[in-house]
Amino acid sequence: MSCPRDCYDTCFIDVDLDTLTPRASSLNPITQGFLCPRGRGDKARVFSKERVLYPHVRPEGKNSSFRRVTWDEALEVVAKRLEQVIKEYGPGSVLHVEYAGHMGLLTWYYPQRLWNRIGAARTDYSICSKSGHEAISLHYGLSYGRQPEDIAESRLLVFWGFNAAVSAVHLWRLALEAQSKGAKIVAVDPRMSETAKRSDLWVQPRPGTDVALAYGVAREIIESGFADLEFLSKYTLGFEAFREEALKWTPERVERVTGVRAADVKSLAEAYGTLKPSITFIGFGVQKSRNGAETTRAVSLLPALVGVHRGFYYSNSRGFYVRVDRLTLEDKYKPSRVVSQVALADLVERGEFKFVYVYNSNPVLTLPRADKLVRGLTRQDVFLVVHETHWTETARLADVVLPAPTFYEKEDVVIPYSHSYVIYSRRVIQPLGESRDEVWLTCRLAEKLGVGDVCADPLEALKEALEGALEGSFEDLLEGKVLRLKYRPLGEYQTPSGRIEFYSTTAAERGMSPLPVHREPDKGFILLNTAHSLYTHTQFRDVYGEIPPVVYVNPDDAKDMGLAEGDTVEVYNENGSVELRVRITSDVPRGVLWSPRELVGLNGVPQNALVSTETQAIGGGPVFNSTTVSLRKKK
Ligand SMILES: Nc1nc2c(c(=O)[nH]1)N[C@H]1C(S)=C(S)[C@@H](COP(=O)(O)OP(=O)(O)OC[C@H]3O[C@@H](n4cnc5c(=O)[nH]c(N)nc54)[C@H](O)[C@@H]3O)O[C@H]1N2
Ligand SMILES: Nc1nc2c(c(=O)[nH]1)N[C@H]1C(S)=C(S)[C@@H](COP(=O)(O)OP(=O)(O)OC[C@H]3O[C@@H](n4cnc5c(=O)[nH]c(N)nc54)[C@H](O)[C@@H]3O)O[C@H]1N2
Ligand code: SF4
Ligand SMILES: [Mo]
Repeated sequence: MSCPRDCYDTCFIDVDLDTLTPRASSLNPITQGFLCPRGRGDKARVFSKERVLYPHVRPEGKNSSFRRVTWDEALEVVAKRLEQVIKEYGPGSVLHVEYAGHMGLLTWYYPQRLWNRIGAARTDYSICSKSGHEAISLHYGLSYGRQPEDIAESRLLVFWGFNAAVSAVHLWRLALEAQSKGAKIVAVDPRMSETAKRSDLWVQPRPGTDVALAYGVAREIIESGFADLEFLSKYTLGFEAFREEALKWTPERVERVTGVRAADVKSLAEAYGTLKPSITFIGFGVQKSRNGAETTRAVSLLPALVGVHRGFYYSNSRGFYVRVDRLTLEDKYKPSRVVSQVALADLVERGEFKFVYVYNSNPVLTLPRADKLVRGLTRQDVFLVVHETHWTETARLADVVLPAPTFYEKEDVVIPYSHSYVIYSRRVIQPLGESRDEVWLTCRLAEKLGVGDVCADPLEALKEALEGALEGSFEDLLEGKVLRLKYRPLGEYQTPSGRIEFYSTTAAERGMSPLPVHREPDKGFILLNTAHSLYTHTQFRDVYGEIPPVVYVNPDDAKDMGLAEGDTVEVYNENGSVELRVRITSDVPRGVLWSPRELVGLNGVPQNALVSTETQAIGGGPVFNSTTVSLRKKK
């Protein structure tokens, strides 16, 4: 089986058929050996008492309690309401919201055949990595980079705003193996992250100042004669313009803006210049801030300076040839509207949608301004349907809840975003309760709505999506062979000039700055919020308990505010107030706070009530890590 969770690693998993205990499969060279705590917790999550096992509706309307019904009754209710909403308000008032709860092609994409067929609205998938993808694309054409196999040969591994020790444990294991053979690991992170703790060099910029730091490092590379002029003239465009900007970033200016000492800038530049080849890992975390996309652009250009083709890793999904549009039928039917996922709470609160269908996602805890989203989804004129494996906060608000099987209970193909190995993921048990998978549900609903023509056989649909994408045949995959996905060439650049564009002509054409731009970050306490090793977003609370409702505070800041370890504080801003317990640590610098992401405060208010629905100019991404807050001790 493939682990289907949104994760850099996409492990292959063997399940003991007697005990149903999961183990790391040896069939995947990148992920063999061990599972992370979530993988190890899978059996408990599959058989959790939080599972949704039967369809539920609220027969007396919004505020009444749920009643268990048959699938046919539930589908009747859903279809009737859907038809009514389309007739009265048009298909643009029907919205489907999903993300990567299960990354399988069938689970994630197949349902969209129905929604596209009827012309419903969809979101722009901007919540996670989109801004970074678009940022890198401005300079490289597509955003794919180095593969995990390249780690072993690398002499320098830079983790820039990427806490791989927690968020990508198998990539991190490869990095540590390379380190034990002499490679140098650098972490660029405002806090002493788990990754920084094991690094040879920790560079500590203030949050949101990485563009300045990258220019400073670029200047040092150029001034020290480390730039690969031959590579630059052969494969790149606009280096002169970039150089001119970089030269303005003297060590003094960089230190003033970023807080990073000249010696560290020099060490990093020297590492780039002398330790080759290198890979610069750019985290999703670092691009989820107001300066996130700009940071991603700036950092991605550093390896090009020293002559490495695509010497970065961000996410390799765009290096594969999988045709998702054939699964979603978006090649034939277009959604009537594409709306911001990051700013969804604003639209839903205003009542722009009358029918909302959620699967593979728990938006009530994971999207910005969770409070507004709840107000919107509970409006009398909004009908919410949720297809879920577990009773999430979103499911609990729904008018209809439909039970979904987990990856133990269904078949699928999961496309990774770091390595390129795929396997046909087979079920190990029958669906629990009356849970029914996404393909079955999509087809039954489509038939009821009179658009049964979207119901392709799932294997045929998969085959079409994977045509030309595999090194090997689809039949090999079905037989259980491990195949690799074909990968685009590293030295190919899909920019207008066919080169790495330091000066992005695409950006210029769109009226954006052709070069990465530094903007001063906001003043005040910045609440960084990042992944926790026990949870995948809001999943596994049924296995490991609540996400710790804590905030880490620097000792000097704590002293100034009269805070002691274990105190309860209100962490608040103009959007809301979340009560958390204080943990004092010098792992965070002054002015920076840290909390595990997507937690719920002691007062029941989710962290995301604090996060604004502001979107980034490039790619429309979120600004989670630009959340400014104040602290007040709870009396
Ligand atoms: N504060 C803060 N918030 C953030 C972020 C942050 O950094 N800070 N990061 C954002 C990012 S990067 C992301 S990717 C999003 C993630 O946001 P979500 O996708 O909402 O994250 P999850 O909580 O993992 O929700 C996935 C849901 O899918 C369900 N699921 C799992 N398998 C299946 C299946 O087979 N079928 C169906 N129907 N459902 C299934 C799970 O039970 C779970 O409830 O969160 C964002 N939210
Ligand atoms: N255990 C676990 N692993 C996961 C997930 C999970 O939920 N749990 N989710 C997966 C998903 S969907 C995602 S998006 C990824 C996220 O994985 P990562 O990309 O590693 O993101 P974060 O966990 O947010 O950590 C990013 C790091 O960037 C640092 N950072 C924040 N702001 C700045 C800044 O301005 N400059 C610099 N230089 N650094 C900064 C933070 O301190 C943090 O250490 O993880 C994936 N893997
Ligand atoms: S969550 Fe990630 S590291 Fe954990 S088992 Fe799944 S793919 Fe592997
Ligand atoms: Mo994400």
